[in-house]
Amino acid sequence: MASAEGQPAEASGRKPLIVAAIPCFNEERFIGSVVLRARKHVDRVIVVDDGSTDATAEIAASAGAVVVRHNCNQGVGVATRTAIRRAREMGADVMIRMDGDGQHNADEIPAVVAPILRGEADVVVGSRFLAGKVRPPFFRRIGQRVLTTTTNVGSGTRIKDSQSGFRAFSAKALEKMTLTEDGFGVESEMQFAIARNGLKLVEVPIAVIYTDKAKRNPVAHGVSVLSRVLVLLSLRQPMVLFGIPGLLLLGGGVGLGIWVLDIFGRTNQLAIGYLLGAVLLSLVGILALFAALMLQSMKELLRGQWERFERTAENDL
Ligand SMILES: Nc1nc2c(ncn2[C@@H]2O[C@H](COP(=O)(O)OP(=O)(O)OP(=O)(O)O)[C@@H](O)[C@H]2O)c(=O)[nH]1
Ligand SMILES: [Mg+2]
Repeated sequence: MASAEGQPAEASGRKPLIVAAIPCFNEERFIGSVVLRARKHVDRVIVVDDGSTDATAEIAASAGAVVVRHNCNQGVGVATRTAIRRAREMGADVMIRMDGDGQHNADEIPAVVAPILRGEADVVVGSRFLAGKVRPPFFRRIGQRVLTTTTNVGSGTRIKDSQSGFRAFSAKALEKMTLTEDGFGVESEMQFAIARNGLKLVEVPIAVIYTDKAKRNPVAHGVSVLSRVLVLLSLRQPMVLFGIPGLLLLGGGVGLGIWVLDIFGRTNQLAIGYLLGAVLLSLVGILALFAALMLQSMKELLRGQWERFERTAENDL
């Protein structure tokens, strides 16, 4: 087993075990061909069927996948953790995670796993925005840009496509990366986990096929992922999310207050509107600074216990 031996397969001269993991929810239309195509490039395929009400599990199994079933729908993040656990049990040297709806091209698997096999990366993200291979619909591009910028700033890692589901992980990444997000926030959370564990992250260009209409409302979906990224950011980087805006608001409030005093000194008139503005800005600034300090203290308290906390959440599945 790669992680148990602690030595990459390539270095020890054995053939690396490459496993594809496909989280699925009601993908009976596509899952059969996705599994068959993936099998051409990997040793094993794991399909995590997340409480589908259609024939996804049966079709995946007859196409040759190892199927792990959740008895109810728990979310793509939970399914990703199930896949990681199963891949670890199999002793995977590389796990490549891809979508079950045929949007990812299985023939690109070798290109996505290559940096890991060469020992150049622990995590490889297949990016839709490198080399201009794909142009998602306009509104989705805007939403993806917002999510990627927020995730990059929050996590301190820089990639072009924070929401891609086509990504590969080394045995070391599978071992170290502990994830707690249940839904689609898990893609962003990985960037936080990568930074925290000092894992090497590489992006390679991929193509994604957009034929069907978006399954979810892109605005509602974007807002829900963004809110999860902001929660992650507030717990991991409270000073960035609350401290800096708090200081700016307080500075603005104090500046405005000084200006009001200056007007009063010169004209003996109290500029009530500006004074209210100054008080409001200062109050919001103080509240934000207070939130930053509280969260920072919580972060300090949790330091060291964080891994244990995440592992507990993971084991609670
Ligand atoms: N385990 C699990 N997988 C899900 C869930 N929802 C979607 N998926 C899977 O996650 C992958 C990506 O989901 P999609 O709904 O295709 O997301 P998307 O590609 O961003 O959106 P579209 O462009 O509309 O296809 C697919 O393999 C889905 O089957 C879920 O609730 N649980
Ligand atoms: Mg899709």
